[in-house]
Amino acid sequence: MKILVTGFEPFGGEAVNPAWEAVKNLPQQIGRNEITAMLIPVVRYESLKAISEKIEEIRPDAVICVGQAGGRKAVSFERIGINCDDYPSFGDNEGNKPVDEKIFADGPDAYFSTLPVRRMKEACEAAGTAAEISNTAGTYVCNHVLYGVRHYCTQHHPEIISGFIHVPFLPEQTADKEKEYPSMPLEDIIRGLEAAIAVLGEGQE
Ligand code: PCA
Repeated sequence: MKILVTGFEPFGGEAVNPAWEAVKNLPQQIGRNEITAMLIPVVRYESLKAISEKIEEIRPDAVICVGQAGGRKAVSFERIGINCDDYPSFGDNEGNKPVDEKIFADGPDAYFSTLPVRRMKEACEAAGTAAEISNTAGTYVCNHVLYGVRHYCTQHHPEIISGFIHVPFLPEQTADKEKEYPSMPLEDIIRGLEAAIAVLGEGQE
C-alpha cells in the first residue's frame, strides 16, 4: 500500500513535536507499504488543506496522522473523531480559539477511524511499545484532522482508509516541567509506529 503519514509541527511552546520527530524518522518502506512522510501545521483547516492537496498529488491507499498527546503514557490509536472544534483558551499556531464550533456544518456528528485500530494496537504492543485504544482525540487540532480527513475521503475518495495515532511526550520535553508527566523514548515510539503500520497491506483491511 501507499501510505501518507503526517506529523505535526511543535505547538504550545514546545521546541519539538514527538509526532514529527517519529514520522520523519520512519523508513520509506514498512512491510509491504511505501511511506510518504509529511509535516503539517497545527492550524485548523490549513492542516486539512495541506493533507487534501497531498492526497490529490500522491493518491495514497491510507492516511495515518500522528500527533502529540502530552500526559498520555502509551501510543494511542484513536477510534473516533467528532464534529467539534473547541479550544477557547489554548489557541492553535495561528491564534484561532473556536468555541463549540462544527468543523463542517454539513458533516455528520462523528467519523470512526477506518484503520484496523485493534490489530495496530496489538502489533505495537507486541513490538514492546505501550499501546492503547483511545475513545477521544480531544477537541483540538488532532481531532480536527482525524474528523476532517475522514470527511474529505468519504466525499472524494471513499476507498482511502484513514485514522489518527497520538504519541506521548519525549523525555526531553518533560524534564523541565513543574508537573510530572509520563514520556516515551523516541526509538520506542518509532518501533511502535512501524509495527502498527506494518499491519496495513496484509490484505485484511
Ligand atoms: N497534538 C495536538 C495538535 C497537534 C498535536 O501534535 C492535539 O492533540 O490536538
